[in-house]
Formats: sequence, structure tokens, C-alpha cells
Amino acid sequence: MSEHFDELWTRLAPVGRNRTTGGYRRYSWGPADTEARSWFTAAARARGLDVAADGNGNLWAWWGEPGGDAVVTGSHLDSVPDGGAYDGPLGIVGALAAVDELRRRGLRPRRPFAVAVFVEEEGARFGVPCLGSRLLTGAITPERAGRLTDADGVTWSAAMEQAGLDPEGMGSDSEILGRIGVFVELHIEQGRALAHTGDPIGVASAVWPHGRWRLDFSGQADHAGTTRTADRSDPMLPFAEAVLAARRAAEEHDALATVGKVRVSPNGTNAVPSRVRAWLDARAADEGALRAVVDSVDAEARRSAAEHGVTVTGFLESKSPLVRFDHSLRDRIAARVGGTGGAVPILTTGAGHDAGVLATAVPTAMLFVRNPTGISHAPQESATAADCRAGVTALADVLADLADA
Ligand code: HGY
Ligand code: MN
Ligand code: MN
Ligand code: MN
Repeated sequence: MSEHFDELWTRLAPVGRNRTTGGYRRYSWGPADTEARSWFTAAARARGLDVAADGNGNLWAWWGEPGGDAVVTGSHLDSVPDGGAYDGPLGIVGALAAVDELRRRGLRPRRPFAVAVFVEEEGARFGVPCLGSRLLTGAITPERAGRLTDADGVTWSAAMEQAGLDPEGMGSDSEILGRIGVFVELHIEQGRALAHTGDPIGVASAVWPHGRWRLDFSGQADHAGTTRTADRSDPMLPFAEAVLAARRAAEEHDALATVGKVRVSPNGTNAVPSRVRAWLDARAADEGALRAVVDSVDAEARRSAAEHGVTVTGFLESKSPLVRFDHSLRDRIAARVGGTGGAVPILTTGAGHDAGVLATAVPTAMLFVRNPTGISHAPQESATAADCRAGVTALADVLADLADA
């Protein structure tokens, strides 16, 4: 059965666009994510791939016997709240379409070959991004991962159990990692570089250092209608100052800083809050600029908290160092994709990916598909069918080359 990309995409995308709870599209182990994982498993098995979950919940679909020096491609199915349909699924559907394309060309890998689906890439439910690939590579301990909780206090371990997986099996997996010879991820570009160059495909060279910090501001709850401002310890004030400081620091250091998630307690219209919990997502092309941004926000949060009789505590929730993809692999892929059509753009990105985590352990590369508006992590994320098909063709070319197909 060989469906080309459009048909495959049509069958998956409605699942990806499911709204299940509170605007989450595909939060890990939720109904839409589970449905997407079931769709992937069925579509992979329909192609004769053997599918199994590893101890961390990542899915591995092997074309032939699992073995060493494998060529692996894949991405993720989970999304940010109200995210787009392409971030993640494009790399999964594209991988299956690339398998179809290799077969259509009458090719078969002469190296072990797998398609991988990594869990909790967005960290949208449990807070740490690329959780599945971090567990696989040992970048996070099973103990810490198991204790991570979602907004309802459900732990990662409990969610795995609910999904039918044994949390005792979590952790770095040298057997699986040892099998991977090379990993290539196809992903929609989360930015406008290819829209500006007019190219349908680009190749990644590096992922910026980036991280997530949580700031807990604790004040005194009180009545909105009877408490004079001089008598307030309102945590909303230092929170607001910290958000403005983030924007100033980002502009000053040519970096990116976002506060997109905040929880106010008790969250009542007529009550001065007791606590404001906010998350800072900061990214920069270099560690120095990133450090400067985080330090600025932290200093302003503390200054303003002291001014308003509020306490503030900061926590580093996740950090990703600068990752440079394997140069020779990058150049080999760029040459293969560029072919006679001339050079393909080589791009750095501020977006994190499982490829950025795996790159610490195995030779890794990324292919980007043009995003006409650059918008991502939003329902308006889009890519044209022609560019998606160009991405599949490029991925198939690269996989055929790497797998000696
Ligand atoms: O947040 C990111 O950079 C990625 O989309 N997980
Ligand atoms: Mn994303
Ligand atoms: Mn992604
Ligand atoms: Mn009252």
C-alpha cells in the first residue's frame, strides 16, 4: 500500500486537530495523543514495520530486523496547547511517506532502519521538553522524570501507568541508543528564513541554547475592595515587572524571552492574589546572552518583590545547551538535497527538538520545510502540500543515501 503524503496527512491531521480538553490538542497520554499514537502504530504496521514502545514510551517502528548502525528518522506527535498540526506530525507522517517513496523507487535499506516517535517533546503537560529523548539519552534521571507533575498533580509515572507502561522501565537505554547510527528529523521550520530565501527545504546547523525557569511570587491574599494599596503584598506587581524586564533584556541582548504561562492563586476577581507562579522561556544564540537575560529578569523580580513585600523563588526547570549538528552529516545531507539545484539554506534555530537531544549521543541532522508565515505553536501554523511533498522527497533521498538503499 503506498499512499503519498497528502492521503497520509489527510488521515492523520484530523486527529492532530482534535480538541480534547482545555484547548490542548495533543497533550501527552491524552485522548488525541493516544489516538495519534494508535494511528501511527496502525499505519506503520500496515507498511510491515514492527512497532514497539521502549521503556520511556517512545515508539520504534523497525523496517526489518532491529540492529546496529541503524538509520532512524522521526519526530513527535504531542503539541503545545492549541498548537499547530505540523510541528511534530510532519516528521512522523513524512517518515512513513518516505518509506512509501523508497518502496515506490524499488529501494530497500541495507542498514537497519526505524521510524521513532518521541514522547512529551513539547513538555506542555509535564514541563520538561523532549522528555522521551532526554530519558533515552540519560539527560534526565527516571527519578526526576517520574516526579514531574501536570496541572492536576498527576505524575509522569502515574500517566505512564495509565497508558499501560511500567514506569520501572524508564531510563537511559544503551541498547536502543547503541543501535542508532544516524538520526534525521524532518520538521516544519518555526520561523521565516525559508520564506525569505524562497527555498522549500533547509538544513539545520545548530539549536540555540535555551531553557525554562519558574518564578514563584508569594504575597498576601486579601480583599480587593477593602485593602489599601499601601497595605498590600500583591505578587502580581513583581510578576508584571519581571515580564517587562524579560522584554527589555531580550531586546538588549538580541535574545528571546517569553512568559506565556502563569498561574494565579486563588485566581479570584475580587481577591488580591496570594501567589503568582510564572514560567520564563529564554533563548539566545549564545550562552552569555542567555545568562544575561535570565539574570536581568531574576534581579528585577527580586527588586520588585522586595519593594512590594513579596517573596520570590526561582527554579531552573530545564536547560538545553547550544547544539551544533554533525558537520559532515549536515554537509552530506545539504549536498544530497541541494543536488543540481544549488545550495540549500543552512539554518540555526531557536526551537528545541528531539534531534537536539539525540545529537549529544549520535550523529544527527534536521531538514526543515518552509513555513510561509513562520507562525508556529499556534493554530495558524501551515505548510503547503507542495513543500511538504518536497520535504518527503528530500527525506527519502537522504534516507536512501544513508541507508545504502
Ligand atoms: O519549544 C520548542 O522549542 C519546541 O517546539 N519544543
Ligand atoms: Mn514545538
Ligand atoms: Mn517540534
Ligand atoms: Mn466578600
